[in-house]
Amino acid sequence: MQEHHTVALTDFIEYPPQEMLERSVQFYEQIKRRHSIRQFSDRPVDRQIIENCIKAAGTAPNGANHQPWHFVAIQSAAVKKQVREQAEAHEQGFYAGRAGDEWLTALKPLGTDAHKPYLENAPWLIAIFSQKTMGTDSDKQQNNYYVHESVGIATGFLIQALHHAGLVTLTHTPKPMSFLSKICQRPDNERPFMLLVVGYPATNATLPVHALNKKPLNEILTVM
Ligand code: IYR
Repeated sequence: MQEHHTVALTDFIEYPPQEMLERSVQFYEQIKRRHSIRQFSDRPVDRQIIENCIKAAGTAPNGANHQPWHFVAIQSAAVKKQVREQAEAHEQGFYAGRAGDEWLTALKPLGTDAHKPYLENAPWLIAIFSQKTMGTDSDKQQNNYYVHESVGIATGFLIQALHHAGLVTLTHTPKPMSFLSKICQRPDNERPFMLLVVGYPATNATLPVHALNKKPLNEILTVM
């Protein structure tokens, strides 16, 4: 067992209250410009930007600091084609009825369907995997904790980092997603968590009006 050692906190920055207030507004103004985009340009994006954003995701809080995540950044046209073909095959079943009427009705205002050209024409797909255990070797089979919470927070960091860098994303969760483990050749202790589509928006990109409807603060906040 590891000992509990400490170091001084030296990178905390305290802002004067007025500046804090301004920063909180500025962050909100920036993050509310994040939208899920479904029309992507094929313009390339430098790998270094993707790597920096994944470094940011890797700083997320997580269970026991086991960092139970792995990111596969895909720019290969051949791999993206495979992902598209298999995702679309699953989505066809989903939209043809597997989803059920209630779910399909809920998706109507978003205008989604089984056609996913962006899985091929966006410059990057990032497949995010969660790790149930530290690894597959006998000495790495210790459990991970709060895996979904941890990977969900890291994914949130990643989406924010990409938005901050000036890119757009789509969170895509084809069901089932196990085909991603095969395509990305991930080990048995990992499960696909989400697929992020990353790039520039197409010049004629649109947003569903429905997606702009955000719940007001008094609906999402209770102060006690
Ligand atoms: N995965 C499908 C369906 C879908 C489900 C939800 I919940 C959405 O918010 C959007 C789409 C698809 O990507 O089309």
